[in-house]
Amino acid sequence: MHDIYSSRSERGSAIIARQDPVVYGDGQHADALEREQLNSYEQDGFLVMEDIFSESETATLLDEVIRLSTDRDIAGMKEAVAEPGSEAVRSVFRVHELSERIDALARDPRLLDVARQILGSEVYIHQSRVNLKPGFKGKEFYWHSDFETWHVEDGMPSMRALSCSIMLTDNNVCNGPLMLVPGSHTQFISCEGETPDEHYKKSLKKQEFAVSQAGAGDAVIIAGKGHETYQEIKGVRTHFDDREIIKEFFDQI
Ligand SMILES: O=C(O)CCC(=O)C(=O)O
Repeated sequence: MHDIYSSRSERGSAIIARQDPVVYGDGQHADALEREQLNSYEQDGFLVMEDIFSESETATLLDEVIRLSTDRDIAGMKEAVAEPGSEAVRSVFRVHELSERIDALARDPRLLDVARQILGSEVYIHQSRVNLKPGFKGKEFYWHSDFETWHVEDGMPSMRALSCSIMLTDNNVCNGPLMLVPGSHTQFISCEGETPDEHYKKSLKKQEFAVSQAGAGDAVIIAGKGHETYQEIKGVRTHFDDREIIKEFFDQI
């Protein structure tokens, strides 16, 4: 079968126009969002919904995330991914099945009806996770497209999916804020190279494919923070050096 979204295949890298709708069924399946919000989602590929949860709901969810990430039984499960070179939990997968509180969250109409409306049908969960992202210490999530990974590694056939991220603490420059490229949902980036066996076990800890693919004579351009060996936030300097991070990577391979 011809796969329009083939990637990590013999095709090599390419930019391919999205072949699927962004909003399905003209947004008629539910009425959680106004027409303006649907239009903005269609245009940018994301939507920020502020103050969906009260302070006390957010605090309860944060407590639950802390419980999940410090539970020794969970830390020993394959669902828990540790930070590279450490035992600190970076992510926990399948959290809607590991936690009743998160299961209830996934069924909360304030979120569920948004997904139903955008996707134009009833919905199911493909993947759930908590990402801890501790300031300065946690490894970043490099630029990536979730759909490219889900398509190639999990077999998701088309772009009839969405991601919903709930911030439990303020997102700022210190804790790796999630950054999105408006409009990038209209194109599919088909990537070079084959997927190594059990790639997800490493890539979920740290995405380092570009650097590890580099050969003699290649240059890898790193959009780093600059030449200083610190990061300054509100007058407080914390040690951080791009060169050390890259050296650490080469020392490991
Ligand atoms: O939170 C982030 O920075 C990225 C999260 C993400 O893309 C993921 O969990 O797949």
